[in-house]
Amino acid sequence: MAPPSVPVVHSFPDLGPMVVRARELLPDTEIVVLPDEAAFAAAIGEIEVLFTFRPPREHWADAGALRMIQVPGAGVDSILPAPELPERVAVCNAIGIHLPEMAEFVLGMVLSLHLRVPELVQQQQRHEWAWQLHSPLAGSRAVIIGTGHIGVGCAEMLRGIGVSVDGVSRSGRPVDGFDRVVSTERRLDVLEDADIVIVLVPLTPDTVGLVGRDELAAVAEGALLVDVSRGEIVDHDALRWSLREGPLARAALDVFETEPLPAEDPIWDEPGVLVTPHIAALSKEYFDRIVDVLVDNVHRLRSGEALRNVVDRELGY
Ligand code: OXD
Repeated sequence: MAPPSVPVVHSFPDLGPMVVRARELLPDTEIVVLPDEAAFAAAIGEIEVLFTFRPPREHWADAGALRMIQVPGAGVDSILPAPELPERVAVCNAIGIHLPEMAEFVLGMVLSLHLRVPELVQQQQRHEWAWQLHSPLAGSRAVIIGTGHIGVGCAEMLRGIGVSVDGVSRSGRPVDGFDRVVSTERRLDVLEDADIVIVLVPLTPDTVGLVGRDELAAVAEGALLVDVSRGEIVDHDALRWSLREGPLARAALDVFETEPLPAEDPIWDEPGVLVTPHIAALSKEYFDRIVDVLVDNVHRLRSGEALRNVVDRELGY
């Protein structure tokens, strides 16, 4: 049998420094940048390996040579579901490389909300000297929705400051580092009176709106919420209701249904909300690790080995 050929890698769009590093680490592989959608559509028939985060979805039926899509991140919701994408195409994500950045970010957001850092900054801008009391976080209880690799890292950080941590996952199976894990259907059991809610679950048709009015009514008075997963998982109408009339005190949102967050979105100005531009994992080291996953998978493809981080297309992660 002929050995698998050296695949050409197409990047869509130009992933900048990641493409530069991929070229350094794969000197014998051609790496072609497709700068825009027209170039993507023109090339789709010959693409073997696609390195992309948000490709146009309407061309999959023409992707006759495609063998692998490597996404530079954890979520593959920009690709799946894709019934027209040929079955042979492996969709690979970059799960397993988000620590420590994401756990540090989550801890930073929890502490910023708890200590009211945004209000302190506003106070400073007004040259106002006023005390704000805060009770210790130690002894409070967090719920992490999503108990995968990143959830485990966040649980460890939170336990490090004396917060106990429960989890919610699809199966509800016990996971080391969590006091208790319940299934998604039983999420209210742990969300009841939770002081901190961290949203980390992948976006799939089953997780849209998973954190809605019931969930945001159940949490403890003064609770904090951090979403670093996808905007669609938290119902923003319910979030605004809970912040204004319900028990939620403050929220840090790093992800939104539409990104960049449109200037007219009311969430920008919602009191108690800290908006950040989808940066929870971002670091130079994280970008380097993404390229390492791509390079490893190109080598595997070439030698006929099983690929790394192939997502289950049915489950969507
Ligand atoms: C993502 C990531 O999928 O940053 O958003 O990994």
